Amino acid sequence: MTTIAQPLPAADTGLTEHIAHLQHTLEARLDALLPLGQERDLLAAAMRDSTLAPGKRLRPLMLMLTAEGLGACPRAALELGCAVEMVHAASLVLDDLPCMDDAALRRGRATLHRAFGEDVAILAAIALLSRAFGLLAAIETVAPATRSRLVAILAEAIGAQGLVKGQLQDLREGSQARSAEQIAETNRLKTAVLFGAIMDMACQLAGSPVGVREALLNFAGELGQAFQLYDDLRDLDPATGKDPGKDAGKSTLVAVCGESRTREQLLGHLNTAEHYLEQAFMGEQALASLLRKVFGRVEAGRC
Ligand code: GRG
Repeated sequence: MTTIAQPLPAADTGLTEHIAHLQHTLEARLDALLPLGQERDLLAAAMRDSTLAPGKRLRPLMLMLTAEGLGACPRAALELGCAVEMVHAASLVLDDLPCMDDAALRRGRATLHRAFGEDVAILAAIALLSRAFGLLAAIETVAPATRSRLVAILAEAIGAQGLVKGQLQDLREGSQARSAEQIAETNRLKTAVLFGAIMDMACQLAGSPVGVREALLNFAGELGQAFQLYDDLRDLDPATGKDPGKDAGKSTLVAVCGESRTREQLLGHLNTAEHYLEQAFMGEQALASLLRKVFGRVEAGRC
């Protein structure tokens, strides 16, 4: 029986506090890494606005908690987490553009192009990507060969075999009839691949054994599928801070198979993800608590 899909037990307050502390550290570091800019520096303001807006910080927290569980350097993990959150923020800015999802709301605020204009939004996304790679390349506490590997992992996850390809598939095929397998492949590219890169980066940093890395990559694949289905199931939920009903007319799994089968599949992916997580870490650890915070309502059918 899955536990990630159940709420965090009250006894886990220590872990909750630990996660809140990591999130605070991460947000302070992001704040310090982003350009301050002068009053009229639209680019700096847009980079800060999109990245520091209130998000779940799931990806960097996953990275930091996994690195911690594997015994990797926490300072380096913090820098990697910041780079990943900048990439994620850039992907959301691009995803919201009129030529893509044409969204008005993100994280409970006006989307970046609505607030700053399309030109600034596109350039801010490029500047965030550039800042993220610059950051990775400059982590002095990490050996140069490992640093190069980290840069390559993140670049591969974004590019033509990752987010970019998934996004194009979603844009061009999402309005046509798709099989459950085609939907899963697009979801793998646009969502799961970045989770995989996060796990891989934590393993590279820690110098983890092959078996642990394999288990964590499998975990990421399952979690990515679960996360995208969760996102799709919440299309009408105003608590997401996004425009409700954006998936109308789109061939998501919810549209193809219905809510109940999608929720079943989501629980199946979470169950398998948890199995791989236990295989990697052999026991209860903080990452599972973080995931319960995100998915804790699924089993009760409240998503
Ligand atoms: C060049 C980085 C880059 C991307 C280009 C636009 C694009 C290709 C990809 C978009 C991929 C995308 C938006 C996938 C959806 C993933 C998803 C479910 C995002 C929502 O993540 P949350 O819920 O958001 O973690 P918060 O706001 O909490 O951080």
